[in-house]
Formats: sequence, structure tokens, C-alpha cells
Amino acid sequence: MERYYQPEIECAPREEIVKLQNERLVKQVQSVWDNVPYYRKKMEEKGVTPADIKTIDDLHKLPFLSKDDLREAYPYGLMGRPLKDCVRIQSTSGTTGKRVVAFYTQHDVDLWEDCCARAIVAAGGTNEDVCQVSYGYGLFTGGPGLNGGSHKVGSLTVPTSSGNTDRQIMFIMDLSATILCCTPSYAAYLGERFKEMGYGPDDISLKAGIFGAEAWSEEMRRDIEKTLGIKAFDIYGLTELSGPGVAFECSEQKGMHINEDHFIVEIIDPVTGEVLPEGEQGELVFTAVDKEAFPMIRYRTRDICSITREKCSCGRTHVRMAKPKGRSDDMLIIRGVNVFPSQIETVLLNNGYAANYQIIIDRVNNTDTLDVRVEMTPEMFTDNVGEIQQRQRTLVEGLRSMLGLKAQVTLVAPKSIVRSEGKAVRVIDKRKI
Ligand code: DLL
Repeated sequence: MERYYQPEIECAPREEIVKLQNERLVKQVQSVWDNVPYYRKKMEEKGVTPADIKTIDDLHKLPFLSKDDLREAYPYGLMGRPLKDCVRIQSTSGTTGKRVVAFYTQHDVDLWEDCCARAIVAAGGTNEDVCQVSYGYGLFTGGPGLNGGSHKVGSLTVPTSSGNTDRQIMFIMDLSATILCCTPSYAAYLGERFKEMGYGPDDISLKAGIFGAEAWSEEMRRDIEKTLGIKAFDIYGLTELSGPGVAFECSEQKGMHINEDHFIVEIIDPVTGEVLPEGEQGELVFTAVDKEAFPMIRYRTRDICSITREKCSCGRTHVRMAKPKGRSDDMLIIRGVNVFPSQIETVLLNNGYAANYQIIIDRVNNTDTLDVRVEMTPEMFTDNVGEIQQRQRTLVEGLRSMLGLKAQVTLVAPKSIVRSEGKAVRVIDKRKI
């Protein structure tokens, strides 16, 4: 039977959710106007005042916030509350420029942990569970968020953080952990280690996994579920909006319910900024309606995805988002063709490979080259050159039909591509443009 952490809000009638969103939005916009000069200026430039925002239908009148705004206002320029009211910061890794620092009041931490608790309960978690949190702890939101959620659910929380794979496995086995929280690429790696150590799915006590922080395919989900003998749930979020738990999967595993009492979602055309109708694919934009310290309004995530308001049989009434296909800034343009790494992953996994691969793009004689290096699994490993070439040809053909592009495929020995303990880095773009 489906269980909920906060059934009164997770399963509330739509009218109630919209009423709550309207009230919270009006209040939030006024508060930001009063307390965040950076955003007020943006509103003034667009000719909007709080009086123009009466319901969520007026949302489109408000200016967007982007990562560039966060960088420009770094570190304190977008705070909605004085420092004395804030109790925490978290931060992104800053691989693509300056770090983003997000602030939290105690109310914000609570709200965030509630969202993570909803995700854990949706994955079947109770106070009887042993929940191992193998996301990184520290500035990254994965560890702290799920740690807090697990406490709220009352599960026995094992804060292993990421890394030290053999110790992770020791704790899972010794404590009979039942829920595992980590990135999907790390879950796949743990599965690989378990296999090497001679453990099959029936030897592993885990029953569910809560995996997110990076894009992963349905094929990868099936692989992880099979190896670990679990049900694998997706969880989505970003530092700017608090962290994991903005949206999470229920037992139906057909998209992630967005916690709409806290986050209003829009899908926009990433080029024109136009709001797109339900079902169309575009960039996810969120408005955090009751966060205090870091009140993001119309924040452009750059994540490409679609949403559906179709009724979900789990009983939750909150809108669902599809698995993000990738980020608009992850999208590669190779010889003029738009390529998402997730499309390449789908071809590899459909052909029996695991998600251990690298995508290397370069430019030779003014032409883009796409080289996919993929590990053979131990079962397919061979030194028969003819067999390897045949396998490579099959992948080249599969990639051509998925992408419309000719790629070079290199099969490499098992375990020769470095494993990730957090978010996997799979794309190496050597082009100097
Ligand atoms: O990754 C928060 C998180 C931690 C989510 C643990 C889930 C689990 P950031 O480091 O700020 O925060 O990165 C946010 O990661 O904009 C997406 O591009 C990507 N992302 C997060 N979850 C998913 C997911 C955390 N389930 C960025 N599927 C986001 C695909 C995801 N991409």
C-alpha cells in the first residue's frame, strides 16, 4: 500500500494546491520586492510591481533569474533575510564558473528535509529502515539533504558519505541496510563491486535506492535494479532551490512528483523564454514560494524536460516531471547536430554494455570528431580482434541511427575507465572554439 509522509498536502485536491500557491506567491513576491534590491531592480526594469501578481497565472510577468544573476550577485546579493536569521549555506561544485552559494534559515532547512522525507517514504522508507546515505556530505546538498530526510522519517541513518567503496559495502552487509542513497553512477559502481566480491542480489539486504543528482537512463535503472535486487527511485533537485527533493518518484516510477506546495514549475522555450503548454519539452523553471533566505523566483535551471498533470495512481496530486534529458548546457553540438549524452548512453546500454563510457569530442581539420570509448563487460571481454571489430560496428550503427552522426567507437578493457563516487564526468570536449 502506498504511504505518504505528509498525505494532507501530497494528496491535496488540485484547487487546494493552487489556492496555497496563489497565497504563497503573492506573499513571496512582496517579500522579495521589499528585501532583495537586486530582484526588485529586475522587476522595475520589466515594469512589474507586486500589485501585478495576484495569482500563479501572473507568474509569466515576472523576470527570470539565471545562474549569471547568481554569479553577479555572489555571495550575498540575493538574500531574502538578514544574515542573523540564516543558519546554513550549501554550495555547488563550481565546475562551470563561480560557485553558487545558497542560504537557509531554520525554516528552509526544515522544508528541505520534509521534501527529502517525502521521497524516502515514497520509496517505501519507514522508521524500521536502515538508510545509508552515500551522497557526499559537506557543501554538496546530497548528503545533508537525505540525511535530514532520513532522520525525519525515523530511519536509522548511516552517514557514510561518498567514497571508500569497500567500507560502504561492509556497512550495507553488516548493518543490513535497506535503503541506499547515492548518485546512480555510484550505485552502478557499488553493484559492480558487490558482483566482484561474489554477492548476488539475494545476498544484499537493500530493497530500495534513491538515486539522483545526474541524468540517468531507464536502461541504467533496470541494470542497477537487477544487480542490487532493489527498486531504484529517481530524485531531482538543485542547490539553488535547496537541494534534493524538489521532485521525487513514487512507486509508479512514471515521472517525479514536484513538491508543488513549495515549488511552482513552468516549462519554457529556452531560446524565446515563452511558456510552453503541458507535455512539451523545454527548460524547467522554478519559483520557490516559501523559501526565506534564498527566495528564487522564475529560476532557469537549464534542465531540459517535460511535465504532466495526468492523474497518478499513487494518489499524489502533484504534477510530475519526466526524467531530465540533460542540461541545455550539456547538450553537445557535433557537426551541427544536437546530441545529449543520455542518447549515447541509451544505445550503449541497449547493446548490453554498462554505463562505463567516455565521450570525447575534438575538432580535426575543422571537422568535429566524436569518439565513444566504452568498456566491455567482463562477460564480453575477449582478445579476438574480429569479434571486437564486429561489436564496434554494431555500436557505430546504433549511434548513427540514434543521432544521425557517424561516431568512432573504441572498446576498452573492463575497469579501464575511472569510476566516479559522485556525479560522473563522461564528456571530454577538447575543441577549442
Ligand atoms: O545535484 C542536488 C541533488 C542531490 C539532487 C542528490 C538529487 C540527489 P546540484 O549539485 O546543484 O544539486 O546540481 C543540480 O543536477 O540542475 C540537474 O542538472 C542535475 N540533476 C539533479 N538531479 C537530477 C536527476 C544536486 N534526478 C543539477 N536527473 C540539476 C537528472 C539531475 N539530472
